[in-house]
Amino acid sequence: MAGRCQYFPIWCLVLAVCCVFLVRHWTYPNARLHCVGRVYEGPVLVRMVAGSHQRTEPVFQAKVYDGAECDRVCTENEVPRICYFKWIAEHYAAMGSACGDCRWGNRSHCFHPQCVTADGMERGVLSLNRQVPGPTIYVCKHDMIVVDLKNHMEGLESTIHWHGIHQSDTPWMDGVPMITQCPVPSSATFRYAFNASEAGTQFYHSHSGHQKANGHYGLFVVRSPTDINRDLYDLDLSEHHIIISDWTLDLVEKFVPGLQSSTVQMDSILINGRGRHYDEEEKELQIQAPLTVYRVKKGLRYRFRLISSGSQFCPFQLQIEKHRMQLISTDGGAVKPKMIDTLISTSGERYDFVLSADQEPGNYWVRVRAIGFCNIDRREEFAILSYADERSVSNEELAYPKPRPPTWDARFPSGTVLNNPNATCYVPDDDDLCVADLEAYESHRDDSLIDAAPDKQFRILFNTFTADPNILFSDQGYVRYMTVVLTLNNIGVTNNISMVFPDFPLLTQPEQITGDTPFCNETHKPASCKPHRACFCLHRLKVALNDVVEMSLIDDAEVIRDLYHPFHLHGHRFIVTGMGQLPVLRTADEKIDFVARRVTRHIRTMPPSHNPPYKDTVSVPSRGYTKIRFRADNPGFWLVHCHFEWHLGIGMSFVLQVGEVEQMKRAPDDFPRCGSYKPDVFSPARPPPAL
Ligand SMILES: *[C@@H]1O[C@H](CO)[C@@H](O)[C@H](O)[C@H]1NC(C)=O
Ligand SMILES: *[C@@H]1O[C@H](CO)[C@@H](O)[C@H](O)[C@H]1NC(C)=O
Ligand SMILES: *[C@@H]1O[C@H](CO)[C@@H](O)[C@H](O)[C@H]1NC(C)=O
Ligand SMILES: *[C@@H]1O[C@H](CO)[C@@H](O)[C@H](O)[C@H]1NC(C)=O
Ligand SMILES: *[C@@H]1O[C@H](CO)[C@@H](O)[C@H](O)[C@H]1NC(C)=O
Ligand SMILES: [Cu+2]
Repeated sequence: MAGRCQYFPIWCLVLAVCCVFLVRHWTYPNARLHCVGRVYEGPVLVRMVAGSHQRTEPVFQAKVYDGAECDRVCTENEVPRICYFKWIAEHYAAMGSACGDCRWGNRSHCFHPQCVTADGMERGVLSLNRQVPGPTIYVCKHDMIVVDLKNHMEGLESTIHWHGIHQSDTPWMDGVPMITQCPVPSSATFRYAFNASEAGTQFYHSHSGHQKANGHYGLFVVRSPTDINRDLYDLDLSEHHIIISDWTLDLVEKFVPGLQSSTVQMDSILINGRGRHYDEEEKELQIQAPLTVYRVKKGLRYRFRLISSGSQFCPFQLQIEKHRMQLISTDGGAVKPKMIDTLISTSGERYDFVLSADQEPGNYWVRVRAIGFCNIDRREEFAILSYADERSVSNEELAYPKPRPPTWDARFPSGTVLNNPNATCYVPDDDDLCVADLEAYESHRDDSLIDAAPDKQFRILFNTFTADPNILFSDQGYVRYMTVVLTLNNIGVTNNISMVFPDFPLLTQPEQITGDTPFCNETHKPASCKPHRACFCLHRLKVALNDVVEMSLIDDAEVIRDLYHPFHLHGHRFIVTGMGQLPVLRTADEKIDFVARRVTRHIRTMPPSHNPPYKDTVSVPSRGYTKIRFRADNPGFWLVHCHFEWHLGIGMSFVLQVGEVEQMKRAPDDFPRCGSYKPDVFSPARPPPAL
């Protein structure tokens, strides 16, 4: 009798465990990740992804899939998926050991899945899952994206910004260090989890340091089942993407603050991480690295997705030999289709076009060159568009084209050009199209935004100016600057304020904001700032929730230098209502006056019914202006900045505060925290502990 009873507690325990297991299983029958293991199961995952206190609907009806399985044809009314990705950020090498004998000419080694060939030159890089660009994400609209970012980079912090996603449910997932989150320290894992609520060709990249320029960027596509231009193409294949980036022979940190003996410059262009370095001095082309190959079949129409992922100062120009491009979308927003022959884009922009494979079957050059400021460098890169069948010619063979590409001077006809930097906008029937000339293609024209009197109007004059070395290299000189060449040192400003980031993230630790004290703006500068001098502080512009905001971005440079600054607004999309060059005006006030008064929307020839295009990144003509408008309907702290790596780095950014802190969604209670540590060691010592 006694013997049987002593097992009673054990049976109870077994029963209790079974009950817990069954209840949990019934509650979350599907939230289970077969291939990744226990730690990501239902409740844990759901708690992580459903962090918002405001969320009412449960997310756990969605099934968890391995990220790659989310690349599919999207249909209406399907249950959204949870798409799980695991990324490891590492210091890695291009043409490193993983590439085996690639550098000695064994081509099959160049295609090893962990071999990063880049432009064929060995160098240190930052990789995600040992790839540059990082892994691509393809999901359907309203899927939940979950990315576990594991930081394996010794001594480096990390964040990923999801460029194009507004994060309205989860603003703490925007990936801007010290604005929306603490950067992820080395050794830690941060789980990005957010709803893919904005369809289109999006883009992810690191927002920490200059990691984007060293390899932390990639393609991120949110397909929509209801694309208004769907009839124009037969296929939307994942392989038909064009990620253009510039590349250097070494890690880019040498440019910040920089060297006297060398100026910032690109050494190569990469298309989907592939290119071939051309050595100007030796007149030698690096031929070991493969190029990117696109396959098409005669008679079909393909959707191509382009990301302009540059870090340096130059726009990219794309042409495809003997093929026109039918532009259908930019920055995720559909536009009325336009035929173009030359597509020019600046960093952060995305463009989608349809390519009809209607030429003689053969191989054609896809041609990308860096223009503007970079024209003198004569850098261009090629990919191959091939009509050949996979069974007759291998990718490996096509990736090493036998004919030499055309020389820089053997130009393709430019035809209709999108974004010609020197174009005059709003001139119908000329060969130039500006972004502002495009028309949004949505069933609804948002008259209440387009034609409304704005609630807030801002003029943002941006510039770089040369620092006075007597101040820069003194005790007052600890500010962010960059050496352009020799003793020419530049600092970036918007409205004469060079951005200083706070020492805690504004969005997730708002209790540390004491009223307006940490902030400054053009009219409220700290006492230490002298008039007519650049000021270094936390530049913030505040608007009320749901304000209609108009911003005039004005390039305040004294001379036209072929620099076209791309501005990116986080958390929103905007319409472009004006764009052009300024006449020669002397003072900032004259420029503001010109843009405010003379540039009204229908100034030239646009019909009043013109539906301006939606963008989230837009280029400002050299010494010109771009006017944008948006409804500030996403409460939070959102960065607005020049998308050139170095300009963001030297202070050309500011924070847009939308709504009061109380109106913003709160991050989960266990969200990582960070900040300065300055305990009071100066007050009278406490009595020593009794012995
Ligand atoms: C390349 O390497 C493989 C082994 O990895 C070897 O079988 C092949 O013969 C090599 N090819 C050349 C051209 O050396
Ligand atoms: C994403 O948001 C949409 C709209 O709020 C919602 O219908 C959908 O279920 C969400 N997706 C997931 C996976 O929760
Ligand atoms: C644009 O105009 C400037 C100044 O007139 C000139 O220096 C530059 O070469 C032009 N750029 C292009 C791409 O035509
Ligand atoms: C902005 O700063 C520059 C350089 O410090 C100065 O020359 C200029 O007068 C300032 N402008 C204003 C409006 O304060
Ligand atoms: C400028 O700063 C002051 C003080 O912080 C603030 O009251 C004002 O709203 C700010 N202006 C804008 C446009 O954000
Ligand atoms: Cu800039």
